[in-house]
Amino acid sequence: MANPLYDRLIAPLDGRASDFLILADGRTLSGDAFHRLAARQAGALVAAGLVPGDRLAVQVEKSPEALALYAACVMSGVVFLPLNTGYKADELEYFVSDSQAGAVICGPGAEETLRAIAGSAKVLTLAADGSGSLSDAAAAQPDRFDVASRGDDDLAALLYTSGTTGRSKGAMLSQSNLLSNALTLVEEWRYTADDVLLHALPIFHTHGLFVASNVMLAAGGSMIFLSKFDVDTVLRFLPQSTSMMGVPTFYTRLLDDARFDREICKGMRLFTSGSAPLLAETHRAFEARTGHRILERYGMTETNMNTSNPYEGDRRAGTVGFPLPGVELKITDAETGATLPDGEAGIIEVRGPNVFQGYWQMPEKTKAELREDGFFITGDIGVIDPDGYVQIVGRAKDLIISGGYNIYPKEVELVLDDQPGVLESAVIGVPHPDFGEGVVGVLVAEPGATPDLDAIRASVGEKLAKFKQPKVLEVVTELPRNTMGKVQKNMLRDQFAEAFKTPA
Ligand code: MLC
Ligand code: AMP
Repeated sequence: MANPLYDRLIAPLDGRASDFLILADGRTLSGDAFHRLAARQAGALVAAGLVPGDRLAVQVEKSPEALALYAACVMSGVVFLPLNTGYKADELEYFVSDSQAGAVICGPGAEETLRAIAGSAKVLTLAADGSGSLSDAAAAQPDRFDVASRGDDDLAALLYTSGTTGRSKGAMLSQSNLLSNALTLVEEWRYTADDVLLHALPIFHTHGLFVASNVMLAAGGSMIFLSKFDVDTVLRFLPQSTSMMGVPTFYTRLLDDARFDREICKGMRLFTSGSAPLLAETHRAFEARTGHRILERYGMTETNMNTSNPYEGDRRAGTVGFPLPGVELKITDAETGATLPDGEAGIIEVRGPNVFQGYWQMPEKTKAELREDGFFITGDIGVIDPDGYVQIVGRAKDLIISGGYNIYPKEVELVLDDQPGVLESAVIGVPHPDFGEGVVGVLVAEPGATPDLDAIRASVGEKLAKFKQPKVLEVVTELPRNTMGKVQKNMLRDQFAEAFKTPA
């Protein structure tokens, strides 16, 4: 029975005696132990009533058991739906109900909240230390599992990505979307079974889950699997690693530490960066300090990776390199959709085996962003230089990227607009020394009212994940608008450009 993702990524772990995961406390998990763990979890998912195609919503701390759940979903044909651990009850309710998840796995602290939200979906728990009702159920299962048969186009994962209207959309990713990209990246970035990846990214997004974990599974390498990015721990494990993947904040934080030098990077062969723009000055400072040129690549939830700087050849600062093999990329006019000549800035569109199947139960949105001929309209503005390198020069979508996390201003504005004393709001991103961009909320008071900013912060804190919350709130008398009545966010970005001159 075929199951391409299982066959290529997970099956090779079966019987593998060497380490697959190395943890910060020194514990290790062999490939075989991981495979058995995932098999038992897969048994527990089936025992919980899940069948192939059902969605499993997962909001848990990073751990080997959490990664094994992804493998368990692949084995059982269940669609993996990972959720940011920062999401609050209101946010979770939407994801669970929109996806009609058959079951939810959450941390023990969130069990009560999720039971209230989950409706008929089963709720099981998984703590950071691997304990919980999921593991209890898995312990009763055999460590072999009869792997479900899946085809190339069957869904493997549903990843929610925020939308410009404030409503998140579930990107449907098939087996072959994920597998094709993983195999391409292994090749392009020269990963082998000898590689040890320093894995400090969260595993609920494309970067940490598919780019990092799928690539290492496909290469047969191992991962130093850290629960989160922390400079001290990363410095401790760098000498044992051959590669690291990060968001730009990882690299600026490392550069801020004098212990990060050429010597500590001696065994490294590759640092990659993505999810947010890497400043050319960071690229240069990194090379000067370590002798390594960071390899920047460009991707997104809907498409996995689209472009990459070359492994061999010139990795150019300020560019995201060339389209990956099998990926077509063109620059188009935002109004007409016509392809623009190289050198002109326009919307980046991509087509290839990596491009998703559409948005979950949103045919209209799918139609608006995914052309019938297969090109996906990314909403990023790019230009192709004379040597073929792609540069991202802006975004047509109103989006803030903070420390690699996406924030759609509309979603935050909807919450701010609801606050007592607030007439309207505009949410913008301005330069932040640590996160690249930081969120600023600009408020206009109702006539005669004085909004209570502390009360607003507290209320927003209950409704939105921390990373989406404005780090600064400003009150203005009115929002700048153009003649069409549209808020001119550029003017606000200029006005509040210095909001984070010192780290907030
Ligand atoms: C944490 N905070 C953030 C934040 N992360 N605020 C804004 N933006 C972020 N990204 C909050 C914290 O809650 C805290 O609030 C304060 O900011 C400082 O916290 P910290 O201790 O410094 O946070 P830390 O845990 O170190 O997290 C920072 C980080 C993390 C950069 C390590 O955000 C991270 O791992 N980012 C990676 C995101 C990622 O994987 N993106 C991939 C998306 S996939 P307070 O007030 O309590 O102090 C994708 C496709 C592609 O985009 O191409 O890859
Ligand atoms: P997400 O929806 O979280 O997957 O984020 C995808 C978005 O991140 C893209 O549409 C880009 O705007 C941005 N992005 C990813 N990689 C890069 C990069 N290397 N440089 C600039 N922006 C990037």
